[in-house]
Amino acid sequence: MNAFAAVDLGASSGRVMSARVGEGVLELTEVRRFTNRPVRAAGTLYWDILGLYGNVLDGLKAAGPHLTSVGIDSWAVDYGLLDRSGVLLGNPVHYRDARTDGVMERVRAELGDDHLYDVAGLQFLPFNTIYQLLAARADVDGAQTLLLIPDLLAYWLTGRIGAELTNASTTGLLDVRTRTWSAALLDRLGLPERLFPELREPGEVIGPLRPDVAAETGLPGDLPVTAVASHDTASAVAAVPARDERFAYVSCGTWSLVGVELPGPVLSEAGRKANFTNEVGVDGTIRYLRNVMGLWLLQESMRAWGDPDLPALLEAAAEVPPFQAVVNPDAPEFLPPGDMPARIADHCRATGQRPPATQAETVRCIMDSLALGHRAAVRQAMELSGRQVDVVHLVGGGSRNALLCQLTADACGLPVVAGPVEATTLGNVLVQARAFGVVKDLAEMRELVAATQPLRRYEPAGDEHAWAAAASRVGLA
Ligand code: LFR
Repeated sequence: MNAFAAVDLGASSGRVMSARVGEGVLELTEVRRFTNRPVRAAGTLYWDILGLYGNVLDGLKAAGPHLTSVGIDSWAVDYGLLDRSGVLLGNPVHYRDARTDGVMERVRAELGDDHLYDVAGLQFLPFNTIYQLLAARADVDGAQTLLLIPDLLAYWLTGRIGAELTNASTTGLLDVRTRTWSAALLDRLGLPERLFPELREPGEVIGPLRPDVAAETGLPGDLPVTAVASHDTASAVAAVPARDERFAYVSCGTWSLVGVELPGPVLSEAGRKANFTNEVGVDGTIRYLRNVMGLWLLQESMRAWGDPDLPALLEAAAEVPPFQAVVNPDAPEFLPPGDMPARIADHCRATGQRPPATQAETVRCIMDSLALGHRAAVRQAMELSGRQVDVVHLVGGGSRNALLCQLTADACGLPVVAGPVEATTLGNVLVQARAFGVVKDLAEMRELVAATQPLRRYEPAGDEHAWAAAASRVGLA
């Protein structure tokens, strides 16, 4: 039986898992879990990249020594810059940092939405790599190489430089038709081509461990690091236990990524105006989706409240009557870190609603609002792509949240199949397993997930009129 190690870094926690994969077998063991705590220093919000890497090394040491390969995925868009000798220049900045304020608006006005979208097919999010780079142009001038977070960790493990394709597609600088860096766009923006390394496909072996890494971790020096779908959402969607193509997905964690899987990009004006994105997945698939603010709204509220007992709070929220107050979860004021309950209350007041009065009411407001966000994105994904959908697969940490799963089924008027919780890690592992001949293709990967992982089905039981009315209250109809 083959054993694979998966490093999966999310916005609030990271983990190293080991997995046994074989005929009818897909078993994950958590080797190490650690918090990912952003740090603000001199006004800038950073990722603690060396702390994360230290945890990755400790996790790999604990996962070894009998591994076939190692794969790394993380959140998208963020990067480190290297100098000519390969040394990291400065600490990677968090995508929620304010340095990009106003940059996207400027670039859109200068280059035009239609041009940007026609090349990259990417939704307009203020933190896309393209806008971060323009906000940090001075750093760029002194840099030789840009590595997205998983590529940076892979570089530290192996010494090999490259850019994995699925994550590269979130930068805003990849041509989504040719799947190469857009020389035209780089030229227009005055960004040097030298920064952007050669692209690698998920499933390509990156290289063996550096000798010093092997020595430090006690792992064999010939252990390969394999490129997976290194954008966490690409990995999660690869592990959706769908039986055919008639599905939508909600990859639900800090973000809810909501859409359908297509054989190629949709670059229509209607899709651009609805801010739908075309992100690259495994085997040339496209994730046609929109970012919904996701459980960030809950996570930031919990932080503001000093982390009370979540299961008890969700139980209380389930007892609160629906739609007392709802917000548009994607309102830009919810994006940065800070007092979330206060911002939700302000949003309610500004839209003529009584703000939630208790923690349970705030949580209910968040759950109803997220379900409304899921509903709008599922419906638009179907309309804009023409894809018929029979079921919504809700994967990731949010699949544990029974209230959110039921509300999503009710809001969408479709059954929700919830799970697996660890979809991202499973997708990471399965792309490695395929690279080493253990599974055949995407369909077989998904069959193995469906056959081995606990899933729970929620039937829709909502009142469509009530959902439609709530949706129009927040402009999500
Ligand atoms: C999810 C995710 C989203 C991306 C956001 C920022 O973890 O990767 O797909 O839009 O984080 O990178």
